[in-house]
Amino acid sequence: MTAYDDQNIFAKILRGEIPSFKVYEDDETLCFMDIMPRTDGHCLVIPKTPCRNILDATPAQLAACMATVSKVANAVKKAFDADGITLQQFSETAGGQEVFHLHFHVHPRHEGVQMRPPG
Ligand code: IU
Repeated sequence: MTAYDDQNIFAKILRGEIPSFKVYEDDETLCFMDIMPRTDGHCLVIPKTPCRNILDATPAQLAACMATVSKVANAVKKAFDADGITLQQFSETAGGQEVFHLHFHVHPRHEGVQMRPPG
């Protein structure tokens, strides 16, 4: 297992070294808007404690993240008048991960509307 690097961008957001547009926060998790949204309302849910990805997440971290995902999914579905939600999680480079702090992508989705390509 690769070690957690506390210089990753989401660790810096958690420490307040880099600004973010916060959507929701509690003692264990933070949700903020993705800086390069692939859907309108695309946001990210992260644990506040160090965790590289799904491969080293503890049950407590996962439970906290899923509780926040559930709240945020309902909130953004309503806010963006969406028809559904897509939840994504990428782990390690081979799995598509680019930022190495566990995060869940929450996407409001509308019938017939494709996600925008990355970048
Ligand atoms: P990943 O492939 O699941 O690791 O995606 C990382 C996401 O983090 C991606 O959607 C980026 O747009 C997003 N992001 C961000 O929100 N703020 C940043 O400063 C950076 C990346 I760098």
